Amino acid sequence: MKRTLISELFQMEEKQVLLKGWIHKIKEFGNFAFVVLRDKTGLVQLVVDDVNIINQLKLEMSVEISGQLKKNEKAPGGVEVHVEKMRILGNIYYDLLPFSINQIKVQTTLENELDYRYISLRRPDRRVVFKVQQEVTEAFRRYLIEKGFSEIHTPKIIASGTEGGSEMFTVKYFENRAFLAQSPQFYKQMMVGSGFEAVFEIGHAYRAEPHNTWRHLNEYVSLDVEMGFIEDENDLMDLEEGFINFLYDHLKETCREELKLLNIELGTINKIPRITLQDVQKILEDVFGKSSPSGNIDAEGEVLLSKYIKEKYDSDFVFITKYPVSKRPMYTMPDSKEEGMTRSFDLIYKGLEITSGGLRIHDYEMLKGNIIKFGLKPEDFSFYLDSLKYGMPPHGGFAIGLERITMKLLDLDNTRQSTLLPRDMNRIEP
Ligand code: AMO
Repeated sequence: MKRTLISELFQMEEKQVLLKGWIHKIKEFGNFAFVVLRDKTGLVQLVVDDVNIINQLKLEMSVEISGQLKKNEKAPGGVEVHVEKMRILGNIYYDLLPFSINQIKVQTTLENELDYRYISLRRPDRRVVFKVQQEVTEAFRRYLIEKGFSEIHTPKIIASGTEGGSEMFTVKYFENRAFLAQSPQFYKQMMVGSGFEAVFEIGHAYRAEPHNTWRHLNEYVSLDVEMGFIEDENDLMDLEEGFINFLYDHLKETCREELKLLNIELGTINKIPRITLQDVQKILEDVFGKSSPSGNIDAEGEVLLSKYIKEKYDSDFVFITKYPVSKRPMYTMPDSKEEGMTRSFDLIYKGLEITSGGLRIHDYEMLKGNIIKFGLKPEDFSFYLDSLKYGMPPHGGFAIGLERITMKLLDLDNTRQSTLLPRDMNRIEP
C-alpha cells in the first residue's frame, strides 16, 4: 500500500490508509488511547484500542501505521485514523526528551534547543522558519532570473580578504595559508566584467568577528547581487526595493500557513525612504537626543531610526545612503560631488542592518590608488585589480544576510533562531 501524507487525509473519503511519522502525543485511557501522529505535513489523531500496540508506544519513535480513516467532527480537522497495525521504524533510546515537542511553549533555553537541533526542529513552529527561509531564497532567485541575472557559485577558499579588517578565518591550504571568504565581493564584480553583466550568488560567508550578539554569526548565508552598466546607486536601491516587494507577495502566497502558525502578518511595502547618513544622525540627535559614532550609527541608533521611520513613513525599511570613505571598504566608489563620502548604502529593516551595497570603483588606476590610500598593497589584490584592466563597465551591487532578513520577517529575537546550525564564538557543533 502507498503511503498517504497527513495533509492529504483531510480531503479524503473514509478508507484504509498507511501513514508514516513520529508519535507526537499519547493520551492513554487503560485499554484505549488517543495518539497524535506527526509527519512533515502535519498532525492527525489516531485511535488505538489494541493493548499490545499501546504498550509499545513511546513519544517521538517513528512508526508506520495502517488503519481506517474515519470522519469525526470532534477530532481535530474532522478526521481520525483507527489503527489496526503498527510497525516501529525507528526505536528510541532515551529516558526523557531534552524538552517538549508537543506543548505550546518550549520550556528550555535557546542554547539547549540548538544543542539538540535535531529534536527542536521536530517542533512545527521551529521548522516553519526554514520553510519561510527556503521561500526567501526561492524569491531571490526567481526575481533576479526574471530580470536576466545569472546565478554563479564562487570559491569560499580564497587568498586575500575582501572586506578589510582582520576578521578572517585562516585555513591551511597545503603548504600555504588561505582564508575563508568574507563575501564573494571580488568574484561577483569579476563576473560582471567577464561578460555576464548581472550576477547573483546564494552562498556562505565567514566572519571571524569576536562578537557574540543576537545579530552576529561567524558563518552566514549571503544573498549577493552585482550589476553592470548602471548609472548610479539608485539603480541598486530600486532593484532591492523591487525584490522586497516581490518577496512580500511571494511569501504571502507560498507561506500562508507558516505565517499564520507564527502569528505574522506581513504588511504592504510602501516606498522605502532613502536618507543620507548625515541626515539620519541629525534625526537621531534631534528626535531622540542620541549621538552616533563618527561615520555610522550604532545598534541602538538602528532601532530608534526604524521607530521614527515607521511613525513618519509607515515603512519597516529605510535606506541609509552616503557613508564616509573611512567606513567603507576600499572598493567603494567615492562621491565626486561630496569630498570624503561614498556612493554606498545600507538597508535597515525593523531596527537591524540587513544589507550593505554601493557603486564600485571600476577604473584600474583609481582602484590601485585607493588601495594604496587605504594602506594596503596592490600586489595583494593582483587578480582583482588586473580584472579591471580590460574594459570593466561601471557596476555595483549589494548583499543581504539571509538569517537576518528571515529573523526580521518573522519577528524573532536572535539570528540563531533563523539559522539551521549556527556557528558562533561558542558553537561549532552540532
Ligand atoms: P557587509 O559586510 O555589510 O557587506 O555584509 C552584508 C550583509 O551580510 C550580513 N552580515 C551578517 N549576518 C550575520 N552575521 C554576521 N557576522 C554578518 N556580517 C554581515 C548583514 C549585512 O548587511 N561585500 C559587501 C556587500 C556588497 O557591498 O555587495 C558586504 O559583505 O545582513
